[in-house]
Amino acid sequence: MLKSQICDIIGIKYPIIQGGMAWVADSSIAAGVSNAGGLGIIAAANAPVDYIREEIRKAKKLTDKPFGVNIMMLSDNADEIAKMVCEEGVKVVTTGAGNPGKYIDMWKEHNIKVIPVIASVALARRMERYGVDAVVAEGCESGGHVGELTTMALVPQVVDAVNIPVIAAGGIGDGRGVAAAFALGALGVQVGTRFLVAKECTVHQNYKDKVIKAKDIDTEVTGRITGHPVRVLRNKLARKYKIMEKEGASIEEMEALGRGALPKAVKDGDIDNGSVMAGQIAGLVNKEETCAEIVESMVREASEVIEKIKQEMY
Ligand code: TUI
Repeated sequence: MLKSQICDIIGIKYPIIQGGMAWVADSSIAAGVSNAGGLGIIAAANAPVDYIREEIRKAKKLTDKPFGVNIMMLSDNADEIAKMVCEEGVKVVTTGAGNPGKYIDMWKEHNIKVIPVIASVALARRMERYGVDAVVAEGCESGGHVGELTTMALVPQVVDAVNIPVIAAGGIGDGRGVAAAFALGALGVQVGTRFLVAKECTVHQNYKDKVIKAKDIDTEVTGRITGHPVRVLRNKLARKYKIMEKEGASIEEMEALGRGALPKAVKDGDIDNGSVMAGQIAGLVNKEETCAEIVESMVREASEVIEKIKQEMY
C-alpha cells in the first residue's frame, strides 16, 4: 500500500499526480489517471477558456473522482482560466512557469486545493506564506519548461525549507523513482513522460512512438536565452534552435521559431518540425499501457523496492 498525507488532502487513493502537459493533457487522460486512483490533470496551457471549460465538463462525465486543472502562468488568458475554474467547481489547481500568488486567495475562497509547481526553495517558501496546500518541486529532468536544479538536489532542500507536503517531479517514471522521491522526503510524485504514452493519452501516435524509442541521452534543453528553457526530444527543430543559439540569434527570432511548435507535434504528429517535449526518463518508457496499468505497477514496484532496501541495508 502506498498512501500519504497527499491522499487525504486531495481525496485520492495513491499519491501519484499527472503532470499538466501543455496541449496534451485533456479530459481523456485526466479521467484515466483519476479513475486509476491518482490525480488526473487537464492542462489549460494556451487553450481558449471555453475549450477548457468543456474539457472539465467532459472529465466530470468520465470520472466521479477528483481531478485538477493546470494553469500556465505565461499564458495570456491565465486570469480568465483562474476565474473559470472557480465557476466550474474544480477541486485542485496546479500551476506552472511562474508565480500564481495573485490568484491564491480567490481559489482558497472557492475551496480549491492549490498546488503550485516550483523549481526553487525561494518560490516554495513564498507559496507556503500564501497558504497553498502543497508544492510540486520539479527538477530539470522534466520535459517542457524547466528550472536549473535536479530533482535529487531540489526536493530535499524544499522539504527542509517548508512545513507543507512536497510532491517530487522530474525523472520519475517507475516505482524506483517513487521510492526515491519518498526517501528524499516527498509525500507524492508528479509524473508526466510515462503518462504521455498511456492508452488514454490523445497525443499523436508519432509523438508516443518517439518517446517509446528514445534513449537516455536523447533529450536536450533549448531556448535558454529566451528565459524559457524547454526540455525536448532532439529533432530537426531542436537542432535548428541550437544552431541559432550558437549564431547569436535574437530572442524574437528564437520565439518565432517556437511559436505553434508544440501543437505541430502533439496534434499533427510532425515530430521533425514540431516541439516534442519529454523528460529525461523517456529512455525508460518503452510501452503503451493504460493509466491503471501504469499507476498499479508504479505503486507495486515502489512497495517492493522499499522492502528490498530494508533487506539489503544492514
Ligand atoms: O510549467 C512547467 N512546464 C511546462 S509549461 C509548458 S508550455 C511552454 N511552452 C513554451 C515555453 C514555455 C512554456 C511546457 N512545460 N513546469 C513547471 C515549472 N515551473 N517548471 C519551472 C517552473 C517555474 C520556473 C520559474 C516556476 C516559477 C518560476 O519562477 C517564477 C517567479 O516569478 O519566481
